[in-house]
Amino acid sequence: MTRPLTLQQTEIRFEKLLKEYDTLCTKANIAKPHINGIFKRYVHPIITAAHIPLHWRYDLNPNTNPLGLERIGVNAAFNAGAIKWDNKYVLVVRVEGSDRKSYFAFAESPNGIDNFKFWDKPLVLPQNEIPDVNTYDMRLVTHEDGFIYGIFCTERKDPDSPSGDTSSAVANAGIIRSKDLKQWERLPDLVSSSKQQRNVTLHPEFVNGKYAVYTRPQDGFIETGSGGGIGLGYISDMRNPVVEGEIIINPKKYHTVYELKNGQGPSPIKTKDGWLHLAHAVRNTAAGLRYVLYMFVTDLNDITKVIHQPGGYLMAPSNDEIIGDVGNVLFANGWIVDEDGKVFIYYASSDTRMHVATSTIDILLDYCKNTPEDRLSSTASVENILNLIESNRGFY
Ligand code: M1P
Repeated sequence: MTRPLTLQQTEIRFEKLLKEYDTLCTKANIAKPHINGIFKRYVHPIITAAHIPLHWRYDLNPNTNPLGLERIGVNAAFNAGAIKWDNKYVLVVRVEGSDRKSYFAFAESPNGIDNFKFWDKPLVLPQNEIPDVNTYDMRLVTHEDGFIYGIFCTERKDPDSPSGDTSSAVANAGIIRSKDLKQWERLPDLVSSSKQQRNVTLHPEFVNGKYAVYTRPQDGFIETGSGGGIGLGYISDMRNPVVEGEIIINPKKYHTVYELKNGQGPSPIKTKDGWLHLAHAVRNTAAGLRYVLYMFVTDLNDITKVIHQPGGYLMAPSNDEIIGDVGNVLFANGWIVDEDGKVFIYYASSDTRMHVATSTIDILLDYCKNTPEDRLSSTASVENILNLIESNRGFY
């Protein structure tokens, strides 16, 4: 029979846990050797379930928790939105409890690559008339109207599901806005002609006096069906967010990395050569869905027009990233660009943990403009290689 811990032993256990927690959260991150020159990965994940503060998980009072047990478990910390605020790199992390509920928690770092520290409490999300059941994947965007918008997925049980079906859900975009990241106003959920929406975010500028919104219409919770790709529509008033004129600007396509579905990542970044987009692409395999990250560029004067789209993926799950709650997944809904053009791509692996990769605007534009596009056949891919070999004559 195990003997209960003495109060002193419990205190010692908590001290040890707090020390280990501090060591984890202050560990320096190091860039991995540059392989393809396009981006750098880092040795350590930046946020994991273990980074969630101990006082959110443990009753730290030895009198009420003499055995020193965890009371509220955390399953994962992933899919974070991002913003540079007050000279800090701020993430709004999707934290998933062991009860499967996801909620949002802000964490900040002085350098964007390590030392992320959670704010005191998770975000208390203001509710609308129909409360959310599950909320996740917030995009943060500073709009030229002066507000910071947080657009996230709100999920509720499908009211039309037959009795006995305890799984079917409806996903839609929930919207909050703030001027200081602390006080948030909840706006009505997105109104669109699609049954479901996920991966919604705002374009940072007005387009012809309207808000432009990236969407991902879908027929079902998992399958996009006739939804077909990344959409773009317009909203006149965010207090009545009805999407008008929605069209697909970046469709899913047979035999590409985005054959099954795709979704806009964070809001695009304005550059001299166009709007830089980061998105996720999904295809099916015998081992299940595979999520990778890809990029494209849209025209500065016509944001419906894709002007560059490199073939294939920018980043795919690699080594430890492949394993997790939902394996073989990379997903990104946050990035930050510094004034000197350095880009911090915040991505999650396998619905489990957060990582950072760094690059620059110049490198990402060069990648988008000069990587051959996917010409949709093996023969065309070989032609791309032959062209490169030909132009390399005299250089190898
Ligand atoms: O499990 C992988 C991802 O699946 C969904 O993304 P999408 O509908 O774009 O394919 C989301 O639930 C996302 O959170 C999750 O990471």
